[in-house]
Amino acid sequence: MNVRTLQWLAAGLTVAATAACGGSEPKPAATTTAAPPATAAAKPAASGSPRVFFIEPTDGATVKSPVKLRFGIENYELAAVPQGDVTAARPRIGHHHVGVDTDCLPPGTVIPKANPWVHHGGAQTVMDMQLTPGKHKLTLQLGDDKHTTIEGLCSSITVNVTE
Ligand SMILES: [Cu+2]
Repeated sequence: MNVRTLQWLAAGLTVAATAACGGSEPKPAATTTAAPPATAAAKPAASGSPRVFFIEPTDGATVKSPVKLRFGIENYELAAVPQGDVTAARPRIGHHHVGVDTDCLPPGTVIPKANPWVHHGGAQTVMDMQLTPGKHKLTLQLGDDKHTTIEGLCSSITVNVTE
């Protein structure tokens, strides 16, 4: 686990900060814009601006299979898809999807329930993924209860998988 990454994410990411075992102090002022660290690497999340992102791995990381993935979400609600027939998507609620070696889908697209997409309809925020050695693009995309993509709620990273 990359504690340093978690620390710079912690400013706007209370949940992940809490999950980081040891070392991270709760910051009561997390919702206000505390002065970001001097490193400009972390784009300070505009408060109220929803986004999804990989907590693990970090962009450009060298990793081994199975690769542990952890998904982050901010300013949007994460929830499992309701049981039974879903006739309408609840507003401002979604679940994560991971796409391998694929780009973000345009807003309003129904995410296929097939390769290269994995749905996390139970509101899961972690998974172990088998990846072949080499470079892979990982895309994290939020979908609503109807698995439809939402404007701005997608991000991609690249990882290098070694044997
Ligand atoms: Cu889905």
